[in-house]
Formats: sequence, C-alpha cells, structure tokens
Amino acid sequence: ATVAAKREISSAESEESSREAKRAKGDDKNGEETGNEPEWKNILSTFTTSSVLSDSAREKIMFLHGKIAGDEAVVVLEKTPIREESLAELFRDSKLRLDMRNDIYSSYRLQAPPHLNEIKTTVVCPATEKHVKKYRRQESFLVEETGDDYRSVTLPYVQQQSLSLQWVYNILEKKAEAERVVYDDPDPEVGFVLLPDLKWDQKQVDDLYLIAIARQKDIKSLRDLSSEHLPLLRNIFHKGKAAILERYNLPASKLRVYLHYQPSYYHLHVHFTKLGHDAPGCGVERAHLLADVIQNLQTDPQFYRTRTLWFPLRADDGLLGRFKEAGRL
Ligand code: GTA
Repeated sequence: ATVAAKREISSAESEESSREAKRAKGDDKNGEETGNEPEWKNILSTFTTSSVLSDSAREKIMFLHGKIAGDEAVVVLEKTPIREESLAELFRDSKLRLDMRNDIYSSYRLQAPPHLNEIKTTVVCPATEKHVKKYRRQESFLVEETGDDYRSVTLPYVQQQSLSLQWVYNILEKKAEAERVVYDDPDPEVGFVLLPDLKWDQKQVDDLYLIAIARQKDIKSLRDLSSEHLPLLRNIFHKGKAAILERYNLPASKLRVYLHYQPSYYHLHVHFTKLGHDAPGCGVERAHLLADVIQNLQTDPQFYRTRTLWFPLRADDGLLGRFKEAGRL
C-alpha cells in the first residue's frame, strides 16, 4: 500500500504541477469551465444549518441540511485520513499541549498546520428533497423485486422521480471534471469514462474509489442489462482494471468492482473501490460484482430482466411507499 500510496501521491503531485503549468499558461480546463481558477472562496460562509441529517463520531463524518443564500443545501463534512508522507511535517510543525501524564502513559492535543488538517467538504446546492432524504439517517427495509415488480412498480417510479443526470452528461461531454479523467474510451457502444468518485479525495490509494460511466445513455441500471451488453461490461472491467494498475499501481486482486441495485443515479456506471476500504454501499444487499454480472449474463442472456432481486430502501423512500401500495411489503 505504501508503494501504491506513494505512486498515487506522486501522480497527484504531477497532475497538480501540470495544472499549475496550465494555469500559468492560462489554459487550465477547470478554470475555463467556471470562468475562474479554482481558488479559496468560502461559499459556506453564509450556510445556515437547519438540521444534522446524520453523523458518526467513529467515521468522523457529518451530513447537514441547511441553506446557502436562500437555496436548500446538503453539506457533508468528513475528516480526512492521516497520510504517511506528511508525518514528518506534522511532527515538526505542530503545536502539542499535554492533557495528562500517568506513569508511561500520556495524552496530548496536537494542533496541526491548517493544510494538514483539512476537512473534505461536499456541497449539493440547490438540493432537492430527494437529496435531503438520501443523507438522512433512516431505518432500512429489504425489498424483494420480481421482474414484474420492476416493470409495474419500480420503473414507473424511476421514470417520474429520479435524480438529475446532468452531472453524468457533463462528465461524458467534458464540461466538468475533464482534468480528473483517468481513462476515456470514446467508443459510442462499449466506451466509458473512468474518473475519481466524488467521495474520494485522491490523497491516498488506501481508500481508492473510481467510477466508470458508460457512454451509452439508455441503460438505466442492472435491470436493463442483457447479453447484448456483454462487450460493454467486459470492456469496462478489463480496461478499467488496466487503467487503475497503470495509474495507481493497484492490481485487479486489490479491487472490488461492482454495480449498485438500486443505484441513486439511473445511468449505467460501475464502482471501483479498493478491497479493504469499507466504501458506503459495498455490502451484499446492494453491490453486485461486475464479474458475477458478466457470468450471469453469459449463462442466461435475460438474467437481470427476469430474476428476483433484493435491495434495501430507506423508510422515507418514495419507492418503498409504492411497494407498500402494491401490496408487495
Ligand atoms: N465524480 O458529480 C459527481 C458525482 N455525483 C453527483 C455522484 N457521484 C459523483 N462522482 C463524480 N462527480 O459513488 C458518485 C457518487 C456515487 C456514484 C453514484 O457517483 O459518489 P450510485 O448511483 O450507485 O449511488 O452511485 P450511491 O452510491 O447511492 O450514491 P451516493 O451519492 O454515494 O450515496 C451513497 C450513500 O452513502 C448516501 O446516502 C450517504 O448517506 C452515504 N455516505 C457515506 N459516506 C459518504 C460520503 N463520504 N460522502 C457522501 N455520501 C456518503
């Protein structure tokens, strides 16, 4: 992991230095997209918190609902892991205050330099009610969905109520995150874009999280897959793993490659996370290994259109209400 982590840091550093060079030349893509260069600008200075949607002291994360300049917003604050490469600087440049000492034991408060003490912050604004619900701590229920349930209950709900896919189209059309893309296969049938997931700060390979977004726009989820999509799925699987090995020096044996069912966003995408990193949504009730998906479609071309699938839904998820109304719960 250390070698891989170093590789990641050095690749992040080289990306940063090439961005610096581009900024200097005035052709930084991100700068072009926004009309400004990325800068320290506190759009959260006017954030007013209306509620804590959920939090975890162990995971050091907090999900907040509130408003930014009158718009509904969800803000996720997450303390970042301590990085091995910054230890020397951390010990050298921090302030240390003794809390207590007893025999050979002592405890301290360490005040790190601000740049070693950043909080990864995700902002959704304007946020819809669906975003707010997604991040609120909720009891979940396991739902059993037959192929017929999908067509009569789930599909009509998904067609009416899905979250916007604008961010996906922005990535595919290089209107956003273009400088973050790790691999791009432009083929309209089997092509995809592989890039770091919103949840990954790219600071260390230990919590690596990338997503591969299919270029085909008409595949909503696992349920739409049939054997005709095998070339696309195999392409994502093989080229995605190769690109991660090349960029992060992480072999396929260290990767968990899967699809979510139900996903939050109904455009086919595949999650690549590091084995051992407990990524949200990687449990058996939601994650379907891409290797299994490929095998199942090889055995039965209509596997995912006909089989019963199980998945968890939160108590206030509208889809759960539809399953109840249909007498399926
Ligand atoms: N690069 O703009 C984006 C972007 N968006 C909007 C979403 N993603 C993006 N990636 C890029 N740019 O992994 C990523 C998401 C997710 C994937 C969509 O696309 O980060 P999915 O359709 O299967 O939906 O995947 P999923 O996994 O439910 O989405 P999401 O948003 O990650 O929600 C998962 C749940 O994890 C949330 O309900 C939340 O409560 C929980 N969670 C736990 N930890 C975190 C965290 N650190 N940050 C955010 N959510 C977290």
